[in-house]
Amino acid sequence: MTSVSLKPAAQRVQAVLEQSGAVLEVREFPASTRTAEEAAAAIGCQVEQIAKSLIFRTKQSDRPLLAVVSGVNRADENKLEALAGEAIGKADAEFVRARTGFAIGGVPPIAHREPPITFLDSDLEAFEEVWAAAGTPNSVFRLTPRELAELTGAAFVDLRKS
Ligand code: 5CA
Repeated sequence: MTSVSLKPAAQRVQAVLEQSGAVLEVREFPASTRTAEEAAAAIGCQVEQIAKSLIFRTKQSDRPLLAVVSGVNRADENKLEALAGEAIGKADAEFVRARTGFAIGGVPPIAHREPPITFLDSDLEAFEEVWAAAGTPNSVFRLTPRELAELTGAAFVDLRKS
């Protein structure tokens, strides 16, 4: 059931989770979950288990590209360009908000205003459960890597910067 106590952005994520049929629950923490490190500390999990949602901007098609990356990793833009088949650039805060509907620090991997081109970091597959942002800088939800793939419709690939 949708919790009325969640902030509107977190409610949007919870609503999409419910529509998908997944039994996954957005959790709000009193402490910040704005960064992967803060989220891991608040949750009590490994930073590696935090699924960061990083937004890039495709240069030709001007679309949002979402890389869901393990908390300790960086996305390799060259690998993402090869996967996307076009050049990409960094997204600024305004682009992120306009295209995803969420502010940096709370961008979830789902429920975006505009469906992004999405790739998942294969390092996340090593974990039984991972945690992703749920729309605000103090909300997250726990899911399995398989659920992450199902909800995003995306594949696990090698996208880590080494
Ligand atoms: N809630 C946490 C854990 S899930 C979270 O959202 N972490 S995050 O890493 O996915 O989001 C922060 C990311 O936003 C940073 O890694 C960085 O890629 C991006 N970011 C931070 N500041 C800016 C900025 N000024 N412009 C564009 N992107 C930024």
